[in-house]
Amino acid sequence: MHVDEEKLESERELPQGEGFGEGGASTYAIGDVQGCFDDLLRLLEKLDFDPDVDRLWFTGDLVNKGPNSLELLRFVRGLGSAAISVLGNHDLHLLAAAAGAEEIRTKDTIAEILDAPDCEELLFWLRHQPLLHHSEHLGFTMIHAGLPPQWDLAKAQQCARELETVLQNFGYEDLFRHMAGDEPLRWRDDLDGWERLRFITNCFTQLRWCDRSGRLDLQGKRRGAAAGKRSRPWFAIQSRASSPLRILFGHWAKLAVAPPTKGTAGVIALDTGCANGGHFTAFRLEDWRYFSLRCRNEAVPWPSLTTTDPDASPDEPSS
Ligand SMILES: [Mn+2]
Repeated sequence: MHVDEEKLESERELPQGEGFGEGGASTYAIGDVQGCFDDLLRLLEKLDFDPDVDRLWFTGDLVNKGPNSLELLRFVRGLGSAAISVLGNHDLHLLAAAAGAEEIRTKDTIAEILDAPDCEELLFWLRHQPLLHHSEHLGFTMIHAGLPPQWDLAKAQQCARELETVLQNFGYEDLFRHMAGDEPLRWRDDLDGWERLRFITNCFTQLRWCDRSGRLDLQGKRRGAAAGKRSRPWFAIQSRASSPLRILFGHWAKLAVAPPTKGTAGVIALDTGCANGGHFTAFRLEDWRYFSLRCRNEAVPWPSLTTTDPDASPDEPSS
């Protein structure tokens, strides 16, 4: 399978959202927000989102690149159980920077979070978010980046829990000092220690390509479309053990892959490049409808928010 990223992006047509807000409880899966807070608010307004009834699933990378990561984190945390976000590589980068294990890069827009008076509470909340969210009832599984071909749902859930346990416990900062690097490239059940955790982290937060023998190809992004000669998108590897699932994911902004026919298994790509002048995509799980909104990336002042008060609905750290 040859993937021409740029071409696919320009050809992608998302149905526009006439009939927003049709009533009844809705669950919206939303692609990478990346600090584009005002755009998210505009989208939620159009969706007629009601935090008392509706639910939001975020594909991760809530922060960085965009203009308003701090206010976005406060907002999503304040939604409490109305929102679920899986962790992405930018979210982990924020946690690693706060732990002193990674440098803040010049293009990063996360410094305001580290300087905020509520930084500790926000990062505590962030590192208690899952790597994988699965709803048997709704029939969807959400991750940020990808799954290696060897993992079925049970294995993916087990690996997610292993990494979540590290992130949520004393000494979690050590993870960030061992996270860098591509190796190991192939999953083995007997991987252990930092190698195992690095592999799990790379899959959930970095993976785009796998080579034809099922090894991670984490350099594929740098090779762009040329990666398609040697590798395939992780979801296009033959005999992928997670193929019976309906998987919602983000991370790959220039990817457009045809969504599965309503009700069938497959992958649903939701990152449509909000922070890079693209648009937001929301997917309503109940009826498989897409909604899109072109992003402006403009800042809005925090006092203009009325949707929620972070102090009024404290979050429950997920287990
Ligand atoms: Mn990402």
